[in-house]
Amino acid sequence: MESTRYRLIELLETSNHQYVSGQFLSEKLNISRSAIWKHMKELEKDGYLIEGVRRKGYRIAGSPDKVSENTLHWGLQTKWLGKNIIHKTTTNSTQQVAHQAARDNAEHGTVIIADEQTRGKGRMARQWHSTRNKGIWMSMILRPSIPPAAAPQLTLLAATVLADVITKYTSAEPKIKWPNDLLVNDKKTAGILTEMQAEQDRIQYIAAGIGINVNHSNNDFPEDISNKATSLKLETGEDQQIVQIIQKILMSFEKAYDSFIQDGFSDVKNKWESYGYKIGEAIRIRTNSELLDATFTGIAEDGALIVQSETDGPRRIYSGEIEWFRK
Ligand code: BT5
Repeated sequence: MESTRYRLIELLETSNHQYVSGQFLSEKLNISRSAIWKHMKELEKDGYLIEGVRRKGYRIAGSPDKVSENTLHWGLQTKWLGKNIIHKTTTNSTQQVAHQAARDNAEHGTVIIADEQTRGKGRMARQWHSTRNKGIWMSMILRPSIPPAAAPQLTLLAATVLADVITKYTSAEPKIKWPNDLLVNDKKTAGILTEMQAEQDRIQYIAAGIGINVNHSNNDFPEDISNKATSLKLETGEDQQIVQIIQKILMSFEKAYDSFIQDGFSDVKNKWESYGYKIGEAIRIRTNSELLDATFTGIAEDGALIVQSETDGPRRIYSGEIEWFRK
C-alpha cells in the first residue's frame, strides 16, 4: 500500500508537473483507476494539492509543508539517507524509537521524525522541549564502519551540516557552541544528541538526534528557557518550510557523511571551526571537576575542545560546558 503510494508520487514527480493520465498510472502500478483515485485522496490528506482533469489525468500542483513519509520522500534526492522514514505525530522521544528500530535491524540511514515529543531528551538526562509542529525533531540511524572512539566526530559533522543548511536557506547566521549547540544571535536554536551502541572495536549503530526550533514564537517556549532559546522564525522574521529544511538537511548530511567516511575528519574540523562560537576568545568551562578560565583555540581531531589556559598551557577538554558568558 505504502510503496504503491511512493511509486505514484515518483511517477507524478518525473512528469515534471505535467498531467499524467489515470490509464498510464493504472498500467504502471498495476492497480485499477478507482484505486488510483483513492490514493490521490490519501495524498490530499497529507496536504498535497492534486489537480485531476478529465481526459488529461492528474498532476501535483503543490506539495505541502506538512511532515509525513510521503511529503518527505517527494523530491528527496538521497542515495541511502531517509529511504526508510518513520513518521509519528507524537512520540515520547525519536531517540527511543530509533533505539528500538535499530535493535530490530532497521537499515543504515533510517530516519525517525515526530511532530511532537512528550519526553524529548537532551544530553545527560536533560529535557528537550519539542513543541508540536513548530520544529524538527528527528533521529537518524547510522551504522558506520569507524572505531567507536571516532563517533564524536560524527556529532560535530552533524552540527556543521545544520549550520550550513541554516546559512544557505535562511537569513540567520548560526554559530556552533562546543560541542553541538547551534546558536543564532547568542541563543540556542538547535541541539544534537548522539547515542551509540557499540562493542569494544565496532559500532553497532549510532542514533543521531537533531532538534531544531523552527517556527516557534516567544510563547511557544517554556519560561525556564525562554531567555536562552530561539527559533529560526524569531531570528529571521520569516515562516520557514519545515519539510524543505528537513530534506536539505538529509541531502547535505548524506554528502558530508560520505565524504567524511572516505576522506576523514579534516574538512569537518575546518568547517566546524569556521562556525565556532567564541573561537579565539576567553571562555569559562565547567567540567565535572572544575571551573576553568581559558582561551578557546580550536577543536582536535578527536572532537576535543582545545584551550590555552593562562596557568597551565594548552589543554584538551572532552566533556564539559562552555558557560554562557565569562564574567
Ligand atoms: C541538546 O542537549 O541540545 C540535545 C537536544 C537533542 C534533541 C533531539 S530532538 C530529536 C531527538 N530526540 C530526542 O529525544 N532528542 C533528540 P543539551 O545540550 O543537554 O541541552 C539541553 C538543554 O537545552 C536543556 O537543559 C534546556 O536548558 C535547553 N533546552 C531544552 N529544550 C530546548 C529547546 N527546544 N530549545 C533551546 N534550548 C532548549
